[in-house]
Amino acid sequence: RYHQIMTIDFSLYLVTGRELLPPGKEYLESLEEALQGGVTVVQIREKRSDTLEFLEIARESKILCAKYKVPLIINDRIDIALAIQADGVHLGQTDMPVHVAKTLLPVGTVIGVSCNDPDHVKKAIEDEVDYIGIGAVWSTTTKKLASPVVGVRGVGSLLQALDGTNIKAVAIGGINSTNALRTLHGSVSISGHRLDGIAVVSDIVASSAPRSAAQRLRNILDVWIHHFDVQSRVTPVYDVGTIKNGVVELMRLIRDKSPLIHQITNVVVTNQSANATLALGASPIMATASEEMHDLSRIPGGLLINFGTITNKGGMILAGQYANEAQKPVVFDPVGVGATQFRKTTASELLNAWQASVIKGNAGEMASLANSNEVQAKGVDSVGSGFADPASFIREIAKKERCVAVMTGPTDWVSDGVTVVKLENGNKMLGDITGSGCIVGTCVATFCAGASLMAAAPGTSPGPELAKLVRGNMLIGAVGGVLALTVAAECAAERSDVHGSGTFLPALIDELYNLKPETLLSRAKVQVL
Ligand code: 3NM
Ligand code: MG
Repeated sequence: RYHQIMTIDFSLYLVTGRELLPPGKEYLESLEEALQGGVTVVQIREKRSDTLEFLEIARESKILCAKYKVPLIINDRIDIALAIQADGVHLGQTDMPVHVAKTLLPVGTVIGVSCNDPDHVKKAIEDEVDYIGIGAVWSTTTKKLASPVVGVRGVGSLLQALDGTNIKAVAIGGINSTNALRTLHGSVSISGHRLDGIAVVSDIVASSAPRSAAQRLRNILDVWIHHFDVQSRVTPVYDVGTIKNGVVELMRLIRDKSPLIHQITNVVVTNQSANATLALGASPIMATASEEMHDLSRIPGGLLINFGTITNKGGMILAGQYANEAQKPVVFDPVGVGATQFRKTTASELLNAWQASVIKGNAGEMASLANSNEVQAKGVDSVGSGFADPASFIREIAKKERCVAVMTGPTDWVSDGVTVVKLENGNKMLGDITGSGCIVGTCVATFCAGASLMAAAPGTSPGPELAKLVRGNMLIGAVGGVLALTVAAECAAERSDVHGSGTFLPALIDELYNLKPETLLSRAKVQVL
């Protein structure tokens, strides 16, 4: 054996699957090309072969892997691993128990196990395995799954259980070059524990060009590894002046460039959301059909997903995935998420399908997303006075969801997981019209689109932006959206031609339309905590 566990590079872990080879591609040819493309460890997985055939395949694979100095791991079969002196074995939850395998295998044999729940991880730690495969992270047709998908968001908590151990971790299941960056970024614990790599079958094996397929993944891994630690350490420090000036700069840019704000929103607020977008100087498109999501993702701007009436989940999933690919902001407004189990399940499904750049909700909605009982909801409305410590709550949920979190209410809170911004503008008349929260979402999406255009502008360094799922400063974008609407609401409520909620709404749109940077600057009540 060439490799001890400490030196194994788990970053691009290929699991074989001969039944997936495209017509005309020989197994060994495909494996060699994959190795040339940058695969760092290979697991031979033969679910349908007789022992003799498995042995032959393992022998031939070992010779190839040795040529590229890549360690070889055998799935399930201790006898085959022993016969070819493999570097390791990979054991599923119903395979040979680890403590038995250890009595059979030479000391130093790498042992990995598949884990999809916290108990599996706990057991793996007790068994002192060398690495775990966490999956399935996405749905896959390559393997019949015995348990529900873990989801990108689920990986983080399993990783956290490995804190303080030397056990490595890879994610597996449905990973490909379009979701690899999202998988790597999203699969991180609150404590900062990240993956050591990704394991794939079909994205490489089913390809007629496995070398390019592996290289594509290799490039994503390299970019991610390069930036991950830097990003986790370097958090921007904000002061009130920077934030306010940033917001005003975005306001001007939105009016100048009129970014496209693609909104999938509910029937109650569609019209007023489109009008609010126009009033800010941006361009709304309220498209919901799955078939148009790819085309729309290619146009610079931002995406709002508001699931107040969930009638087009497929479109919501696709829109977010394409927006992630295009590094466009995705603002998620989980309207009334606490109201029904269906909404809760759907929110979870959406948050697993793409990475939100901003999640915006009232206290009840945010509590429901965080599985907290501290604030209750009634339908789409929040009940009671809110969290005892809203600043800590919002910081934690932003950290957990790896995005900017916005919690609206009499006081609005915005956090990127480090900085917390407290905003105290607004007027109680906002509570008298329907969909004022939804308009906040629209304004946030509009400002975030502005932030993304600013980051993409010529002359700005694309460097660190490359590794991100979204370009631009989402914290300032989110603050901008909240401030624009709440300041406009103050101006509208003070008008002598506003007599009630009926005249308040058009006045609000007017005030957004006429909002001046000076007004925003002089009225904004911003605190940075
Ligand atoms: N194990 P693909 S998912 C071999 O969840 C395997 O433990 C999984 O194949 C697990 O990359 C899986 O083609 C198949 O989706 C992964
Ligand atoms: Mg198995």
